[in-house]
Amino acid sequence: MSRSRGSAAGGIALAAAALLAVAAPTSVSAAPAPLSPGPAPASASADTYYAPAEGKTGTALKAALNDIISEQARLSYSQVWDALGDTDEDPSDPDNVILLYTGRSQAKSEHGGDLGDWNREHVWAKSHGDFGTSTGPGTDLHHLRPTDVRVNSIRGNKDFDNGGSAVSGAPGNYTDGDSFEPRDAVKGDVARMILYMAVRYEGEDGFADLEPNDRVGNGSAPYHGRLGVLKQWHREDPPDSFERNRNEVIYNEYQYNRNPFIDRPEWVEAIW
Ligand SMILES: [Ca+2]
Ligand SMILES: [Ca+2]
Ligand SMILES: [Ca+2]
Repeated sequence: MSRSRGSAAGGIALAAAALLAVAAPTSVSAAPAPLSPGPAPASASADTYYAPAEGKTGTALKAALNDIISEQARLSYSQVWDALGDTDEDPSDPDNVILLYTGRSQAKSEHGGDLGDWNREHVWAKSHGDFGTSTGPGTDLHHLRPTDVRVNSIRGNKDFDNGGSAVSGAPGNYTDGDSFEPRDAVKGDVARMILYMAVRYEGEDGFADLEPNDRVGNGSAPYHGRLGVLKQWHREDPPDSFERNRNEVIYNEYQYNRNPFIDRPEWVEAIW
C-alpha cells in the first residue's frame, strides 16, 4: 500500500493532503533525484525507482507499479499551464512549446481558449470516467499536453484508432465519428499516456478505475480504446528524447513520479 493513501482519510482530508503535496513537494516521501545536467534518458535513478516491480509480470507487475507511481505530488489545474511550458518546451526555442497533434512550435504565452491559442489536452479524455479538471487525474501531467484549440475540439472525447479523414491544419492526423488517429511521431506517446493512466488509477482516492479496452465509442465509461491499436502504436513509435525528457521533468520538478512505459517499454507486453 502506498504511504500517501491513508485508508481512514475522507474526501476533505484527501483534498487537504493534495494541497499540502503541492504546497510542499519536498515532503513527498520518494525524494526526487536532483535535476541531472543535459539530456538524461531513463537512468540509474529509474532502475532504483522500479526495484519493487522487478521480476514481476501481469497483474502483480501492474499492482507493484501502481504502488510506486501513486507516490506523487498533485497540481491544481491552473498550475498545469506553467508546468506544460516546462514539460513540452521546444528544445530549440525556450520561449515555445511543441503542440501534440500539429507539431507546431508556439509561444508559451499564447495559451487560452481562442482559435490559434494552445490549451490543455487530456489525452485520456476526461469524460471517460468523468474526472473533470479538479486535482487528480484531470491535472496529471503524464497525460496532459499542449494542443491547438481547434484540433483539441475535433479530437473531443473520441477513442483512439486508425482511420478516418485528414484533419485540416494538422497533417498526419485523421478522424471519423468515433475515433481519432494522431500523427505517427506521437502515436506511441499517446499509447504510453493511456496505459500510464490505466496503471495509476485503480479506483482509489475517489476516482474511477481507468482501463484500456479494444473498443471505440466508450463515451463516459471509464475505458479508453483501442488497446490493440495502442499496443501497435507503442511498438512502432518508441520513446524518443523529447518524451523521455518530459518524463524526467515531471519526475524531478513537478510530480515526483514516472511513466513506467517510457522507461521500460517491454512492460506494456508484460501487462497486456
Ligand atoms: Ca473510427
Ligand atoms: Ca513519439
Ligand atoms: Ca486502472
